[in-house]
Formats: sequence, C-alpha cells, structure tokens
Amino acid sequence: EDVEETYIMVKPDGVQRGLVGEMISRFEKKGFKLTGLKLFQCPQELAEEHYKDLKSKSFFPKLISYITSGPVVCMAWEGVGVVASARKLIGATNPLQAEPGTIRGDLAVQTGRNVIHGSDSPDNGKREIVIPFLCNKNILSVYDYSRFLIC
Ligand code: YYY
Ligand code: MG
Repeated sequence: EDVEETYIMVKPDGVQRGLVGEMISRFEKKGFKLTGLKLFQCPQELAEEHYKDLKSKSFFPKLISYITSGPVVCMAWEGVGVVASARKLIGATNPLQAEPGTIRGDLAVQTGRNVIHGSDSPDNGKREIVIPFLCNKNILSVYDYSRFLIC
C-alpha cells in the first residue's frame, strides 16, 4: 500500500467537550505521523467547500451551522493506508452504529454531533487538507483559496 495523507478534523463538539487529546492519541498510538495541526474557526464558505459533495442533502444547512459553530482542530496525518485506517478508527457515521472501540462508538451518540471528520479517499484527503492550511485571516474566500492553489 501507498504512503497517503488524510485530513482529520475534530468537530466543534469534540473541541468543546475536551476530547481533542483523546482523539489525537488514538492516531498517534496507531503509528501514524502528524504532519499538520491547526485550531481553526471555519468560515461558512470554506465549510461549504469542504462538504461540497453533500450540498443537495436536506441536512446540509444544519451540517454547515454545526461545523462553523465553534473552533475545530484540523490535522493532516500521514502513513501507509492512513485514509482507510483512519476511517476504521473513527467508525460509522451514525455513532449508535459505530463499533465500541472506535472514536464515534466510544465518544458520541448523534449523527449530527459525531465529533470527528476523516477523508473518504486519498483524493479527498488532498483536497480537504488545503482548505484550513492554505487559509489565513487574509484569505477567506473560496475564490482566493482556488487562486492560491494555482500558484
Ligand atoms: O464521512 P462521514 O462523516 O462518516 O459521513 P458523510 O456521509 O460524509 O456525512 C458528513 C457528515 O454529515 C456526517 O459526519 C454527519 C452529517 N450527516 C448528517 O447530519 N445526517 C446524515 N443523515 C448524514 C450525515
Ligand atoms: Mg464523509
């Protein structure tokens, strides 16, 4: 398998509940390498860019208001097979269906408050990582961020 990079984001409820260390610890113990870390208040347009594949879903507006409701902890993790492995460590989208031992299985109850995000493919990992890490206070719009990517 290839060395990959994935985007992991502790969602606002995970930060507020003091679960950041617990979640980071699971990826560290598994043996993956932390290559980026940022506390970030996600602007609405970047939240919409991050979740653009879900734009047509009925839960999209609630999802965007949840993700922008407080600071998130954005991380890039590197390793062999890290994309699929991180999804296993995270568990199913609905925490009630997530296996005990997974992050969502152990730490969450509601789909709409499922404490953590992990990329679903290497391509989405690359796409999602740049959203917080190439964004700063002067670069807030998706248009600016696209231009940055071309540089
Ligand atoms: O990748 P993952 O986070 O497990 O699920 P997605 O299907 O990509 O959905 C993203 C996000 O949207 C999910 O973590 C919670 C929210 N969501 C929801 O609120 N209600 C649903 N029925 C499905 C997803
Ligand atoms: Mg997803």
